[in-house]
Amino acid sequence: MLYPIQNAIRNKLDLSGIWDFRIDPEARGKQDGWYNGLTESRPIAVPGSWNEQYEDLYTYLELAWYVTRTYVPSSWQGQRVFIRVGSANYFGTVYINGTQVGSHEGGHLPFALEITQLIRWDAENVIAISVENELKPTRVPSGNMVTALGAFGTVPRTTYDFFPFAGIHRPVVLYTVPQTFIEDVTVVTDIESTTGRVTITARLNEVVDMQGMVTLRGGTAPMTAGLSFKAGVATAEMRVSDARFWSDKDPYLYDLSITTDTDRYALPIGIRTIAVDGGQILLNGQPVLLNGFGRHEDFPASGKGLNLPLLVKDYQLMRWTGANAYRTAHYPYSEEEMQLADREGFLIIDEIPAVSLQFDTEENIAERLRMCLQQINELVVRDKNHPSVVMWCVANEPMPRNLRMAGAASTAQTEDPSVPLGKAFLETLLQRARDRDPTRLVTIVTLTGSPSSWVEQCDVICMNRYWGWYMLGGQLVEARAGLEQELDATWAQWHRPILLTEFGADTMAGLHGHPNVMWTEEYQADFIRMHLEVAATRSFVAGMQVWNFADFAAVQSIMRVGGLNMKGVFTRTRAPKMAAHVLREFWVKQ
Ligand code: GCB
Repeated sequence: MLYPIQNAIRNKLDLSGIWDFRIDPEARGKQDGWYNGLTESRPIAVPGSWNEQYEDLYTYLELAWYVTRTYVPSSWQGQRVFIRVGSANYFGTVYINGTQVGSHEGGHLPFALEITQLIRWDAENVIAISVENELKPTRVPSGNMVTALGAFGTVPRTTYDFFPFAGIHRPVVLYTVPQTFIEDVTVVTDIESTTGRVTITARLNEVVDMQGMVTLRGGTAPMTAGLSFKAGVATAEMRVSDARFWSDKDPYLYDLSITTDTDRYALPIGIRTIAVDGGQILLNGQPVLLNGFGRHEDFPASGKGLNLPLLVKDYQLMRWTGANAYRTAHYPYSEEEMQLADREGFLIIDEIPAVSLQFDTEENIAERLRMCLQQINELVVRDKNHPSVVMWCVANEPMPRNLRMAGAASTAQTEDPSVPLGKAFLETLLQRARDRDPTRLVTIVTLTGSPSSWVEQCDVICMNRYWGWYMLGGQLVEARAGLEQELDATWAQWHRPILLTEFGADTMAGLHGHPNVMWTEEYQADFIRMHLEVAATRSFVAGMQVWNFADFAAVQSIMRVGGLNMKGVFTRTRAPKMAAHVLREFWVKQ
């Protein structure tokens, strides 16, 4: 699943633009041949969620059709042509010139399908993609659960609070590769004193022997090494003396290019290591704090659609706060986002969409396990060469059955059958991530009251805690004591680095108060200051990630004013609240 590139051999045609669109609530599009073109349609932006482009589509999550038409350059003949969809949330099916080519389940990871034989040369090609995002208990993330949620019931019925935006969220591209092509590249780096060791493994699409070469540029002089493919696989090792190591402070990238008799591929790489030691996370052997945010892909009108100016702006704003890290809560973000993180020097916790996993029926659990494992596999393949990605997170706030959100004193009952079920499930995911990538850290993110045994196999203890909001709201003195006590007890139990991956207070921008009551900007500022002070005196706290970077669209409920989660330190349109300045006080000077 290499990111498609344009070079002297490979080609790429981005189909982003305005497509034809039609919803299909009765699911008759397939039998009526909508893939040949829509007789009735309205315009829609690709990429983009449909929900905020049309008012009547706000809560529509069922089937819908996208159609566009394109010529394919004649110069591409003789090459293999693929269509690649960056993200179709949640289930996408692709048709080319009337033929169904394939489908993909899982809303945040790319898929590619070969369409060489279906191309019409010197004529228009009709490309149709049907997408649906129905909320089902068997899906990851899950929705429409049978559990009675009472006052916490939401519209739509998710198990999480971010809005379940639907549609084609990332570019759809056509790209070519030669008949025998470089199908996968894995780059692993290590450090020995001032030398960087770069191990490159390349795999061809065919089980053949062939000669190739790898070139690394960016050091004092370009370095090359031979790649001798045996049965389609070749490995080379390069030693870069006096290497410039990639870090959040100096995100230096080398250019790696691979050449075979038939193909070429290039990617930027960073030489770095990541490890833990006691209460610290080590980047290139040096302690580093992962300070920043939990975020969302979210903006008015574009929803979860790739929005390039927004990416650039968000990195600028994160830098302005002094942040150097974030978590891709609660699903993989766009590849463009990852590329920017490499370049800008952000340390990323890369998360699959396993939000609020529950351990209910055997059938649901089995289906979710299948999807979680699929998404770990796909995510690691997609993101394994990004130096910015330092940790895989395989679940956010998995929930035991007997969880009570009453306060920290509530711990899940050990006799709850979902506790051992959940432990086995989560450990299977952690193990899969480790097997697929032994070079990075692995974790799950927990919520208050979840069984402590679930984190046993994690490299880093990641905790979402709402001391001063959901617990002891409006009581920052008591909340501070609760937070201190819990952090110290957690350290005493695990002796591993602790990240507070979420802490936050809903705040209405422009609402002020003296005293600093909940929902005012003053309360959020004091709440965040309190948390950062507590962390500053504890060397085992390896980072603080505020929930959230910006206000974001939420499902409607009595918990969310105006359909927004307002825990952002920036508004949804990126105006800073007072709290953003507090972050600068703590983080910029470090
Ligand atoms: C959490 C969830 C996050 C929510 C947040 C909140 O623990 O992980 O998705 O948005 O709480 O604001 O309630």
